[in-house]
Amino acid sequence: MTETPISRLSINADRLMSRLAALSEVGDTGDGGVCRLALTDADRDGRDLVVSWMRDLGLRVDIDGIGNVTGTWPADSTEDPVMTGSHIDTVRTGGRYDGNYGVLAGLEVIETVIESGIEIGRPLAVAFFTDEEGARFAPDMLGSLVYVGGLPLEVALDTVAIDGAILGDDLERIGYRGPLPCPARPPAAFVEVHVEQGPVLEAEGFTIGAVTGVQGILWRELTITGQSNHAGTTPMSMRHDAGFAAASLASTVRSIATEIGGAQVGTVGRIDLQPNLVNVVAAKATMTVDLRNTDAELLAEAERRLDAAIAELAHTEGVKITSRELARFAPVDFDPAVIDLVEHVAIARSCSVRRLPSGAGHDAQMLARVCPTAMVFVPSVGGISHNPAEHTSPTDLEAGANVLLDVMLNLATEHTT
Ligand code: HGY
Ligand code: MN
Ligand code: MN
Repeated sequence: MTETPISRLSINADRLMSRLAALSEVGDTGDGGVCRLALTDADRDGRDLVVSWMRDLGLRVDIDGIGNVTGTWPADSTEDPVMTGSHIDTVRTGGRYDGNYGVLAGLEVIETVIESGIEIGRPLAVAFFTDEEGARFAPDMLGSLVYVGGLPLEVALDTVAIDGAILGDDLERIGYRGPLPCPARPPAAFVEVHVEQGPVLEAEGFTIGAVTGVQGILWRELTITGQSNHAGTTPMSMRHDAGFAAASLASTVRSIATEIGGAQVGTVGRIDLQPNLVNVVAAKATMTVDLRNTDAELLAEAERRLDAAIAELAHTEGVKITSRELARFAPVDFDPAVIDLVEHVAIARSCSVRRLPSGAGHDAQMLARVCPTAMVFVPSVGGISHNPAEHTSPTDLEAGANVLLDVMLNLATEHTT
């Protein structure tokens, strides 16, 4: 690739930080974090705030049938834009940067370009996608999956939340069931900036991550049906204890991850017991298993070991175990030319940069199905995320947004002068 031109522009870091602070007040959990589970009132309020900023900037605001929102500039443009974006829904113990940073850095990039008056070859767009987290309505990246045609809209609208709500009803209720058809016309290119949510960049002293791809993800919901019985009178040999079975499988998930090793991770994030009482052998357990690996073959091996453990435990404990798939995404490789561009821009801006895969799922992994796509990471302090303590320094947030600015300008223009 020839010398990568960089603009003489820089984003307005104070404006970015003040928008991040303002958005963090929506769904503020009082401990530094935010809770804006998808399609709740807090999500609606966050959406309304970001849409108001898009409109104030004169962007064309488009909303599609699954509630994905895109702000495009110039508003009257018809060409395929260079797009950025991420999500503003959060997990229940969300931090203020996961997703939010990518959306607001994108908005900041567009505002900087508008202020500068420079000529660009393609329109620019910033989007936030519905239900990226998948924590309330599985799978994760649901909105961007529909956006790229990976899940039919009608099927997505029928998704049932962990609290029993129907996705289409909630979308209607918060006023974000938009008119634009799904799947969307693909953008010319897509670049997402995101906090790493892991320990690598900070531990190795890098400011920028040129993300090479996203690891494979498998989510299962297991329902274990045993027999409730008296905790005091029931001999151990007579028990069909759903609580024991759930705990045993949670331990097995940990063993699978440590025995396969390398990039393999395994998580049991949710266990609900019924009747969930101190003196009753649990009749029923509902639990989730999250398995991930950058290597598709090893992820398949982890799944095989889980299934073998489920069969064995159903037999030995005398319980019935059914399994429902919540998410299955193969590992994704990003576009080599865009990854190169991220790296070149970072170097041109004197930022230390290294390549790495993403451990977390992202909307970019869905956009990669339809256009040249890559991601920019900035360090997470202590590698912490999905936790109110999630933090990235303002200096690193600014550096990531400036890298995003130049990557987008390079993609939108032959040369940026
Ligand atoms: O699950 C994930 O990796 C993302 O946070 N949705
Ligand atoms: Mn995220
Ligand atoms: Mn997340």
